[in-house]
Amino acid sequence: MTHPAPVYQRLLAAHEEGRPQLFVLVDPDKSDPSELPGFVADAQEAGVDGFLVGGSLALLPTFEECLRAMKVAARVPVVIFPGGIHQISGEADAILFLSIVSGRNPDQLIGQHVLAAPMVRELGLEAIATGYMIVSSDAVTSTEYMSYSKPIPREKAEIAAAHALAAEMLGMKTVYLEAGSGAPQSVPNEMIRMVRALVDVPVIVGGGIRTPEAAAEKVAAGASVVIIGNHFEVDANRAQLRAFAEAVHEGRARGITEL
Ligand code: 1GP
Repeated sequence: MTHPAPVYQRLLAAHEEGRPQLFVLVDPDKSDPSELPGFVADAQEAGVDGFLVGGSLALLPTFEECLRAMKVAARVPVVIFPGGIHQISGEADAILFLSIVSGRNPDQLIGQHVLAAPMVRELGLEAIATGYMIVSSDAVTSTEYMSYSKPIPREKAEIAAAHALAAEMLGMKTVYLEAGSGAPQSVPNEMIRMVRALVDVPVIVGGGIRTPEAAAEKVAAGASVVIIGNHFEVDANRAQLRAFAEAVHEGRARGITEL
């Protein structure tokens, strides 16, 4: 039986056609659902290609409310980036079915997935199998702490590349290099380059990216999708949405003097 996978097909087409994508991560714990339709509309207008929704914690019971609010305005995919099986909902277009391949915690490699799979199927949610790799930065990030998963040392690009290759060989549809939300340092460009050189699947990169220049560097190194979370949680930074979108789409930042 074949299952349609419209969100993944869209991602793959962009990857294969060399159209890098900017996705914005929305943390339901830090969002007011009543403001999300406006934010989504503005972000799309600025050129944002999609949204992730989720986080390591879900302290507020507003996850589904946020998804519904975003879907009111969304013309681009709204994809769950689950912090756990409590973040599964049929209101989204797809879910990143994340296996934390950088760690050796069986629960994060397969255990949670066994619990989630019947629910994802029942909801008819598109699951995008993702080899998720946590990359060390100078701080212990929520992702690392919450998942009991040891990160890949940031100077060990070849270790990340071998993990990415294994994930692809295992049939995963994308690999995600994660420095952690709010990480002091983003994923090293050299690591992205090495991963991209070895795998054919789209490479997603996120964590600690705060300027269009940094976003453009990730694309130039080989990222197919760049994720920005924290930076756009600050209202004043939202005026930079277009600059980020252009930097990602062109793989270079231009005309930016002050950030
Ligand atoms: C997505 O966790 C990241 O991979 C988002 O990181 O919040 O630092 O942009 P930031």
